[in-house]
Amino acid sequence: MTTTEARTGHRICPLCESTCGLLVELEGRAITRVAPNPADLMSAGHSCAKGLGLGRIEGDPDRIRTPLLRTTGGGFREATWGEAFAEIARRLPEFVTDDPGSCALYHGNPAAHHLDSTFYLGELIGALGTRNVYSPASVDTWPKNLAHMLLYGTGLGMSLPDIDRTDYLLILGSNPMVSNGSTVTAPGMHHRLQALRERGGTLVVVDPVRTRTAEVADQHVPIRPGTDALFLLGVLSVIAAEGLARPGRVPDVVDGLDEALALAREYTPESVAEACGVDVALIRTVARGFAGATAAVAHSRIGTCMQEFGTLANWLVEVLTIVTGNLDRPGGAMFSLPPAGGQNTWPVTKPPKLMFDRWRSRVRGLPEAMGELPAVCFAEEILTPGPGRTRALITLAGNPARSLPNSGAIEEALDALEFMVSVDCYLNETTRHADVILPPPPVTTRGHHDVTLSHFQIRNVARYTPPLLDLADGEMAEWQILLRLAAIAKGTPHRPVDEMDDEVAAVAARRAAKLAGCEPERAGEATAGRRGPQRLLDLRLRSGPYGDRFGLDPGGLTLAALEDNLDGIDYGPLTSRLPEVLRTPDGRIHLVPEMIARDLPRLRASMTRPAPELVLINRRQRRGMNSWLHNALPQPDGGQCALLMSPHDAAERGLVDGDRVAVTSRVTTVAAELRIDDALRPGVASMPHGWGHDGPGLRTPRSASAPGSNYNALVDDDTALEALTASPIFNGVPVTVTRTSEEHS
Ligand SMILES: Nc1nc2c(c(=O)[nH]1)N[C@H]1C(S)=C(S)[C@@H](COP(=O)(O)OP(=O)(O)OC[C@H]3O[C@@H](n4cnc5c(=O)[nH]c(N)nc54)[C@H](O)[C@@H]3O)O[C@H]1N2
Ligand SMILES: Nc1nc2c(c(=O)[nH]1)N[C@H]1C(S)=C(S)[C@@H](COP(=O)(O)OP(=O)(O)OC[C@H]3O[C@@H](n4cnc5c(=O)[nH]c(N)nc54)[C@H](O)[C@@H]3O)O[C@H]1N2
Ligand code: SF4
Ligand SMILES: [Mo]
Repeated sequence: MTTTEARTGHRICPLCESTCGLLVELEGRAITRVAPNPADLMSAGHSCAKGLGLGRIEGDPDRIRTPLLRTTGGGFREATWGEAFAEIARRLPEFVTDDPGSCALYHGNPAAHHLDSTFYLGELIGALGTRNVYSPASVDTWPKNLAHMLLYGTGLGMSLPDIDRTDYLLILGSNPMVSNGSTVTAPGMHHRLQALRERGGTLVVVDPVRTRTAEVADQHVPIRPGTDALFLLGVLSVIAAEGLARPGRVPDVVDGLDEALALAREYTPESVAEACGVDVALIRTVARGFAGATAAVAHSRIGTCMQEFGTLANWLVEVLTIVTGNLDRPGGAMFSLPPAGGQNTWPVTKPPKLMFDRWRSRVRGLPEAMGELPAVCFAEEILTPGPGRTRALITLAGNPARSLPNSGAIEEALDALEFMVSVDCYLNETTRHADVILPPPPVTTRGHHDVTLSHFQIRNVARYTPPLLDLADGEMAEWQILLRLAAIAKGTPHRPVDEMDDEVAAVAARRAAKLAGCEPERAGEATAGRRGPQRLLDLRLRSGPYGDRFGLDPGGLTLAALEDNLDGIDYGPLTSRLPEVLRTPDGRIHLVPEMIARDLPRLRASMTRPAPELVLINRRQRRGMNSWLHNALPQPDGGQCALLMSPHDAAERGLVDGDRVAVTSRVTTVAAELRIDDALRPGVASMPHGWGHDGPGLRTPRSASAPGSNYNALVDDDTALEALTASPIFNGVPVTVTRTSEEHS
């Protein structure tokens, strides 16, 4: 495959949940041009500045391309892979054998878009035997995962907004015009929202800020942060009082409908309006519009998760969908049928157990979810002495030093580790604390199918784009890195990776054969020509809902079929899946789970509480991806990182546009530049996250030259948490803002 001629290949963009199909032009090993693929069956020619910047992201001269080893002087030196693994083999085993919790693992956002980690991370976690596993899921999705888990039985098999067929879309706490959406894979959101309005549908956006998405909506509900649950109860109370419920449209699998409506009744619009900062009339309009639409759906995302009542808010979104009869029907909330299978396609073999609170963290006793601990435990598990303390860490594709709350404590903790390995392409705020850094190979050497995100696709399409290049000398695939680390953790550092891979594949083949209803040998032989993630993917696809069952269903889906159809294979719009999709213990939906009902008094008590004068919320930026694109794709305007505030709040504080200000929370003070913006509702200020590229030892000169302000230094990891999942409250941080200098531009 290695060639020096220019050529074009297909590549699914790995950067965000839209998973756009791209056409990548290569000259030698360099990406020279990226264009959207108009023929892609999912994205139909959509892309964005980040995907089109893939060449600059991959070609960034500041990327790490060789393993780095910490020197005694505190810097790093380049090393061979052999040296790097020898150092890991010398130091890591101590933390695996003496106490299973003493080596933690953090895997970040890009790992969720990566076949290698999808299939092999579990091997490393198993080998480490650790329960101290962390990821951004516990800061961005758990409240939604938990709500869906309680109602439908799995954390990943969520209900999705059928955007292309709905008549009424209520978006809460998401700005897909900038983020391109999350827990919904619907590339080209701009066109989809436009199409909704052109067919006479209604778009309502609930957000404290008049975002770009709110700007294209019919109605903007400028809510006070953290009050979505009250707002939704207000909407439901109108539906209850005015007899607008239509649960008869949902199959008879729901218990507790009357109970849900009864408990909403007391939250009249009049009683919640002040706390929400939303007009009574607007609450009624939304209730009547939603309930009266032929097909309506609500989509809630991180604005509703990173807040005090996240699980309640996300539960109420589903309640609203269900009582208005919009679950599992076109234009409502539907379930996808992911090509590689998943939690809600696999048969239930034993009584399903809730993947929540099966164990708790050592220091604060906070609950596990889906096999991981809340990330707010990360620093304290390292810094708090005692048996079981975390003393070593592996990070994979993550920057916890900028993405988790209380960055000061995180960096202190990273500093206190006895050993740290990072698999990452930058020497950044996190990896500067590592002892060994192992670089991933170029994205062009990876195949791509989004196993996880296809749970969120609003159309059943299967796609795969193969590697465009072989690994070059000095490059190692991430699945091989993960298996080498696992071998070291198991005390067999020299075990050949291919032998381990065969073992992983044999287990996967047995599982796939069971799903496909054939002998394991048949599955093994059918996929024997492949290795690594491709073999595991083939096993999953062929035993998945469209699979060829290893030849038993000729014409069914195989990896080879996708290789022959690089624009994808279309399986049509989402179809009804109730009741088969449910994985709850009795196969029914219990609309008022006990865990949720127990949290309602906390919400009720918040209604009479005085609101803080000013709270900080987060915004995303078009060219950013959390913390890690700032070096490769510098923002066109340094002011993008500014603290935004409404004219009213600025005037009250005697502040003017361009002022340098001090933003102070319970945790610390951060300096920022003020911009006045009437898109913000009074009482709310906004900053982007992922900035603060400062301190010693970074090898990201372009982002370090415009470091920006670190939002997460301000965020509390201790007293202010979402009560059920211990998610941090990124949105709604009480702050004070004062001028630090008289000069302003
Ligand atoms: N360009 C870009 N795209 C990205 C990313 C990026 O960093 N940059 N990150 C990716 C990732 S990892 C994710 S998870 C997704 C997230 O995608 P989205 O969920 O769309 O996230 P945001 O764009 O941050 O939108 C959240 C919105 O919630 C609002 N909000 C804040 N507090 C509240 C509240 O209490 N209630 C309500 N109703 N709204 C509130 C904010 O004002 C903001 O407009 O984006 C992904 N896409
Ligand atoms: N205040 C506040 N904080 C937030 C958020 C917010 O809205 N507000 N959003 C949260 C959300 S939604 C998320 S998902 C998290 C993100 O949290 P993280 O995932 O911890 O942070 P990222 O900035 O996405 O860091 C990605 C890392 O992966 C590396 N990387 C990129 N590509 C590869 C690859 O192919 N292989 C490997 N091995 N490494 C790679 C990058 O260099 C970078 O170090 O941040 C969260 N933090
Ligand atoms: S919208 Fe997301 S998937 Fe599409 S090109 Fe941009 S970053 Fe890539
Ligand atoms: Mo995220």
